[in-house]
Amino acid sequence: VPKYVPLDAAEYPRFTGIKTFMRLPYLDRPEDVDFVILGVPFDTGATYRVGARFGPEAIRNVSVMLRPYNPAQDIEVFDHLSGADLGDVAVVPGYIEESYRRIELAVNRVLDAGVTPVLLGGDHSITLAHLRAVAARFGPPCLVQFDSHSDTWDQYFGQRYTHGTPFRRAVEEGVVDPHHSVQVGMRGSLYSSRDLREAEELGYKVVTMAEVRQLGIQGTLEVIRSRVGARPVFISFDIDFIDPAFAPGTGTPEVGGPATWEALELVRGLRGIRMVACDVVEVMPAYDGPGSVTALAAANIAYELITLIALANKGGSST
Ligand SMILES: [Mn+2]
Repeated sequence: VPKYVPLDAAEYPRFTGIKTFMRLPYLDRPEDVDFVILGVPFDTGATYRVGARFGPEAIRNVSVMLRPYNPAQDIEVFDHLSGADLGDVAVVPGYIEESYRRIELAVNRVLDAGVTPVLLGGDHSITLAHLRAVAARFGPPCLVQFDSHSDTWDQYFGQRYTHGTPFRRAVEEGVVDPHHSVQVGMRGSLYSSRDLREAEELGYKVVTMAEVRQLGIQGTLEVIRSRVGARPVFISFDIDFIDPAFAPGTGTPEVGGPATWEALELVRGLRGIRMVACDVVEVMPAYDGPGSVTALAAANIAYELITLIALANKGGSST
């Protein structure tokens, strides 16, 4: 029987209590759980707007709306899972390498306990530290990146560590397997005609938003599945993957993206893959729309990612 589950909203009204993700218990160590939520409120890797340091808090606030049965996947998520909110990593604003060290330590602690980390950013620079920890445990994972940018630029302002460079650094450091990785949703203006070609030269498969439109959701899922196979997968979901009409609260929005429901369907369609870690990044509440619509989308994406872990547990326990 799962030990740590969300509060029952039929007994405790959703607006009561301290705002952990989905009203899960707050724990200070990853014990007796299958997954943990870990906030990473670091945003000084951003090249344009800042404010994603308040992303974890905003996502937790609206996540109280989430309910334990997922009808799209027909699963009682917490019949198969124990989960907790571990709070936030004590990052150091403005000091990216020290923050990376602290993120790695926090994620190592989770992985050493055999627990799946679900990180809430923070800007996309945090994913490099997350990947370092995951690669140290599983070997370089396949990356499935939902994003409007490939984040494989070499540097900004002469700096190698920013939210526009993590997936180039990850290849250089050998903490990702680019040849079985896929980046989905790229669109918008670029610095040069070479930008996306360089991502492909690093080894990534790039599926642009125009290609997603042509392939459709099922076709896109087939590309992702055939790319990763049965290998360990790291899912990184940048909220700017979703069209800014639905998710305006982000640092570098790009028009012409998918609706929220299409993004949810893409994550749901990954059931059966071997996800070992995931993150949802770039939520910036200061730029969010009415009803915290961006944070709400992010909370639901995180819920679908957690559901993938529940589905894997369910399959594994043959119940
Ligand atoms: Mn990104």
